Amino acid sequence: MSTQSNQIQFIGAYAGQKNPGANSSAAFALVTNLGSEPVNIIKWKSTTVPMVMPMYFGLDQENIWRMIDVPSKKVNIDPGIPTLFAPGYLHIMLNNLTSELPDSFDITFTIECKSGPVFEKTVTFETVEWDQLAKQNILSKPVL
Ligand SMILES: [Cu+2]
Repeated sequence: MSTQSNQIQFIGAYAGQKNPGANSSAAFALVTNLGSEPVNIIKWKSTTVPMVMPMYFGLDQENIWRMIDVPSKKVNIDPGIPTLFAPGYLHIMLNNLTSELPDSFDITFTIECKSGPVFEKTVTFETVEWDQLAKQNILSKPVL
């Protein structure tokens, strides 16, 4: 049986408010797959944010920590292995921002099951100030 939309859960979805003068920010969540087959998030879009894409924070060729593209633009979510989008790790980049983020906004993910079916899932992200990020312990939220 292929995975259903309600089997992919985004827990504690939130985003950091855009800093003054910045044109990008980032969003985070813990993603779990309650289905029985791997899925890939293959498209990222929002009517609020001009460009949504996955990136991770890692060491480049010169051994300097920086944000690095996910070249495939795909993120794999395996059953039983929660995928964490968190500050300093894999995150959802919000680019080309021209104004502050609203208190909450939606991102629609296109999710492709290993067996073929594709569905969309829209997730609401709550916006917080950056100094609240450290207090937002998304791991403490219930993981289903
Ligand atoms: Cu980034």
